[in-house]
This record gives sequence, C-alpha cells and structure tokens, in this order.
Amino acid sequence: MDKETTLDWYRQMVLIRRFEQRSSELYQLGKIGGFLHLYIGQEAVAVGSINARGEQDHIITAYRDHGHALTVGSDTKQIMAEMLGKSTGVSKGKGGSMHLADVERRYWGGHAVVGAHLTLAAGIALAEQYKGTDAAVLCYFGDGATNIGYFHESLNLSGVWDLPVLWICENNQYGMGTAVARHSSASSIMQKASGYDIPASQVDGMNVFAVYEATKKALAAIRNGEGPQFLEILTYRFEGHSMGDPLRYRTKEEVKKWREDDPIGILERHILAEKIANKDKLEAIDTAVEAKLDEAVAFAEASPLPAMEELFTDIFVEEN
Ligand SMILES: Cc1ncc(C[n+]2csc(CCOP(=O)(O)OP(=O)(O)O)c2C)c(N)n1
Ligand SMILES: [Mg+2]
Repeated sequence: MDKETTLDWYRQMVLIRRFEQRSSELYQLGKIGGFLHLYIGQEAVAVGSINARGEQDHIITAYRDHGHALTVGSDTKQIMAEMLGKSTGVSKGKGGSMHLADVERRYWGGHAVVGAHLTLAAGIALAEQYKGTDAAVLCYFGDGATNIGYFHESLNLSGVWDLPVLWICENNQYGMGTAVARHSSASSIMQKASGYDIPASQVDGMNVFAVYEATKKALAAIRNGEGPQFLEILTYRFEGHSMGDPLRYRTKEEVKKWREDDPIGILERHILAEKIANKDKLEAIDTAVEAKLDEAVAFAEASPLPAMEELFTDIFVEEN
C-alpha cells in the first residue's frame, strides 16, 4: 500500500475513534438521545472494506453504523447533527444514531431490527442484477444476527439467484451480553455460509490491510460471476453493547488482551516501523481530526430541531 493511502486510512480510523468518543460525551451530557452503539475497536473493518469497494457498490449495515457513514465520506458535520437529532442531519434529524444514510453515496443505512436489512441487501442486489450492472452490495451484520431467520432466508436466496452480495459478518464476539459460544450452535460463524454453498473465509479484523485484501478478492469473485461471497471478520467491541452496559459478562483480562490488538495501534506501529511517517506527523493528523470534530459539534449544537410539520414528511402514507 502506498504511503499516502496508508496515512489516509489511519486518519479515517482516528476520525471514527474520536467521533465515537465525542458521541459518548455528548450522550452523557444528555445531548444525544435514544440508543447509542459505539464502534470503537471495529474501525479497521469499515475502513478496510469500504476502501476496497467500487463507486458503484452499495453499503448497508445495522445500528452500529457511524463508522460506515464516516468512511463512505458523508459530511462529518451532518452526521454529528443527526446524532443530536437536528434538521441539518443526514436523515433530517429524524433517524438519529441508528439510522444514518446517504443515498448519493449508495449508503442505505443504519437499521435497528437485527438481521432485517439482509433482506434489503438481497433486494438491492437483485435490482442491480436485473439491470445488468456490475455493482455489488456490501452488507454488514453482527455475529448475533446470524441466528435470525432473515439471515438464512437472505443467504439462501442470494445463493439460488447468484446475487452480487458480499455478506460481511462483523464477529465482535458478542450479541449484547451473550458470547458467540453461548448463542451460536455453529462454532465458527463462517460455517453457516457453507450450508448455502457460499464461499467463505475468516479475516483478521484488527488489521486494516487484511480486511482490504479479503474484500477486494471477494468483490472480484462476485464481479467474475461467481455469486455471493461471505467474510467472517474477527473483531472486538471495546465498549459496551450500547451506553449504560455494565459489562458484567466479560473479564477485564479478556478486554485487555483484545485492546493490545487495537486496530489503530497496530496500524500506528506499522507506520512507525516502516518509516511511513513519524510520531509528529501522526499527532498532527490527530489534531486535525479533533479540529474537524470541534467544528462538527459546534455545527450540530447550533442547528435547529426539525420543524413540527416534518412529522408528516418522508413517510409512506398517502393523503386521501
Ligand atoms: C429482531 C430483533 N431482535 C432483538 C433485538 C434487540 N437487539 C439489539 S442488538 C442485539 C444483538 C445483536 O448482536 P450482533 O448481531 O452480534 O451485533 P453487535 O451489536 O454485536 O454489533 C439484539 C438482540 C433487535 N433489535 N431486533
Ligand atoms: Mg456482535
């Protein structure tokens, strides 16, 4: 990977990390309402895979969606405004943290019902296949989502119809407070793809380059007419499931072990060891990210709430 790209990926991962930390503070101040699911620890997944997509490809994910929105390149100010429920937000302040979207960038969000968006991913892929384009859908979901019916229906149909979907399981080891070994009968998640004859592989989700390479390869197979592909990306959520999670279900030692594999730390060590940049340069990137976030928070705070009339717009109801 060239130096410029490596540093840009570092910047993207730091942007996600700092965005999440700011969101956590704003939540504790009561400025963000509803649920808030942080992506801290999983940054290399969104950054490695989304940077491997073509502009024509679609992205869709669950409620842990801030990292994907930032990586597709949506405006940081507008994402922050959405977090605060402001009218200048990416979803006009009506979606919040779990419903970020950016149709121009083919980012279809942000879905709160576990597994339900896998059916939408299959539908988008079917539309692209019908139109005869070479676009694929990158569909992200958690380990817990692989136990729900939507997952099996969607994988099955994608196999039957050879749909251009890349199924990306972000296996962060837990579905809420339940460890994979306690919620999944199959000991390895990727085995579930074999049940539908979908080629699958396991990827180190703490290494942004490994995620990038695996995604590139899988997308090439899809574009080569080999049908849907599946990646089980092994990662870890450093924080709780959502805000206020007392984290009683895992040991401090386990968390410490995974934190030693911090994806940003791994990339930083690589950058320093390969002399791609020095410590000062990395600190300057961090400072610039913080300044960008200061601006985003100020913009979000100064923006108005949606007007009352907005209650009746953007809904699928016909007046009669
Ligand atoms: C259909 C449905 N059932 C239950 C829930 C409650 N719920 C929210 S997140 C979650 C766990 C999902 O875990 P996983 O798929 O591993 O994603 P992660 O939170 O780890 O990213 C559950 C059960 C829900 N939102 N939707
Ligand atoms: Mg999970």
